[in-house]
Amino acid sequence: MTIQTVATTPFAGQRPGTSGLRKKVTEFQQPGYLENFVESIFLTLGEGACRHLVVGGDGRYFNRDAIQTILRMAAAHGVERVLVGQGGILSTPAVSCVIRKHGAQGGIVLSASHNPGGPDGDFGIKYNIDNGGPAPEKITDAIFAHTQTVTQYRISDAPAVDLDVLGTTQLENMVIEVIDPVADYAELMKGLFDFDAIRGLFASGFRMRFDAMHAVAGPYASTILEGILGAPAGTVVNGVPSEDFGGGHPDPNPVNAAELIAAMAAPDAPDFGAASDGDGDRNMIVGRGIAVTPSDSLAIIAANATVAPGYAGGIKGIARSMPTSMAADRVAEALGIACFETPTGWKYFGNLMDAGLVTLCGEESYGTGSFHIREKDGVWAVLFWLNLLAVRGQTVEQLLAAHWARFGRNYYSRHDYEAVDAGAAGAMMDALRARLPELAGQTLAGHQIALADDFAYTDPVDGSISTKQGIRVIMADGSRIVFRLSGTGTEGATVRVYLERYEADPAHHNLDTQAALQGLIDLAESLSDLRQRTGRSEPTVVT
Ligand code: VG1
Ligand code: CO
Repeated sequence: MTIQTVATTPFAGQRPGTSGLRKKVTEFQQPGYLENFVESIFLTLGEGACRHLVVGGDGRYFNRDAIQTILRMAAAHGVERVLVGQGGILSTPAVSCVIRKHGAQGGIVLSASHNPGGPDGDFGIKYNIDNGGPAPEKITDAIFAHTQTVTQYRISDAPAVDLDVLGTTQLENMVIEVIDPVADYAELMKGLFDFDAIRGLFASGFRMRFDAMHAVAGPYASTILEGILGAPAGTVVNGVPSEDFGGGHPDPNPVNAAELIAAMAAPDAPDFGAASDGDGDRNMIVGRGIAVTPSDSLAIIAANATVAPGYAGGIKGIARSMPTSMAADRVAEALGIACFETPTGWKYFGNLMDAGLVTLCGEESYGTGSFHIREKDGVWAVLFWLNLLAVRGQTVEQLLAAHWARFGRNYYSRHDYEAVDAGAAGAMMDALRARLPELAGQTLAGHQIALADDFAYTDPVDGSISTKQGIRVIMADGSRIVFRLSGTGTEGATVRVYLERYEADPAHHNLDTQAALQGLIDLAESLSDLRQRTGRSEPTVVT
């Protein structure tokens, strides 16, 4: 076994997006493509800086191949010890947990999250730092810079490592420990939630359906819900991770998890439904006949945090991404704590949690989490809801109605226009940007615009500035329209339009969401000419 130095030339377009580098599998399969990116990670970290690494992924097609390459490269870059999930499996929250628990210097996560997998699907890679969270922009920028100049990479020519057998092996001078992907994570959950109360809930006949969407949360949910908490066998469905997610689109929203929504609307519906995404960091919470919006879920978790032992002392603050509804802001105000508004992507929450400024974080894109790790966490959110249901003895529907009655309801929807022409999408954003200065103060179609800007964020901890994070148009009554281009897509551009309207009056809390937002939907179109510019008559996905 020797360490080889292989000459290479840069690939264009290896800039990490909202959550790492995501491309078609076929792009990753080009000789040197993955190697260049991994070399750029090691170049960014500096020689010998990373001695202890965690590696794992969501089990999608190319996961095992990529891990073998990464291990052989890690051995060539002075890494001394690597923890790898058995079978190459680690959910994104589990990577974060394992980095923190074992004091690793970082981790490499292989996932394209909610994007479809398989030979024609997507793949992704991202680097997480020693706090367990996604690398901040200054690191991802440096990685990208290296990808543009990389001339060689180093790799061992050792044979493939057996990832299926638990235990320790050696590759060159590097020790590889193949670990149980679930054990550390399950241990962490046990310390946060009232497992006895949840066990009691299941013992009382409470029925649940957890749809793992053939993705990585399956083993976590099966072990914790059915194994530890005594939920009946069959509670977890689609629970075995498959390389192409059973041909599906593992995004836990009412459109892609339609099977769960249907089961929860059936006459014999279980009491509680939940789903998670490709890499297990997203979640959807569903009651009988109603899905909880992620923004409401964050607000409800915040308002009830003290039911869970891990949060019994109260929460310090909340952070939400800018497009996420302002439901959590109202809870923060009632609790007398701060609510931070960050750009989209979990990497912006890390500093706030490290500094002890926030306990809970959330995004409208079915992402919720807390300071227990530095990633969003699907199974965590589901366990919080189970803990809440067990303690309160109310249904999801009752909890939602009670929350709205107390705080008001933020009607919320996101309209995605996927795979549109990137030029047309960019031109639309530019045209909107050009109109921003004249919008504030105008009344358009009955909506009085109070503020219109391109969101910029100054990190309160390290002072770093992120600009052009989404165009927001805020009305005098607090209603909002946000326009953003996705940073996780792999085909053309995806335009996201986020719509929000606040309704205080409980008599108006049961409207159809799209109907409640119709005025804003029309205004968004007239402001942007989105449909005409992209040639689309309607959104691809409405959530
Ligand atoms: C999307 C979501 C964002 C989320 C990101 C990663 O990004 O909108 O809220 O943090 O995906 O989630 P974008 O740039 O496409 O809007 V995941 O579950 O892919 O790690
Ligand atoms: Co994800």
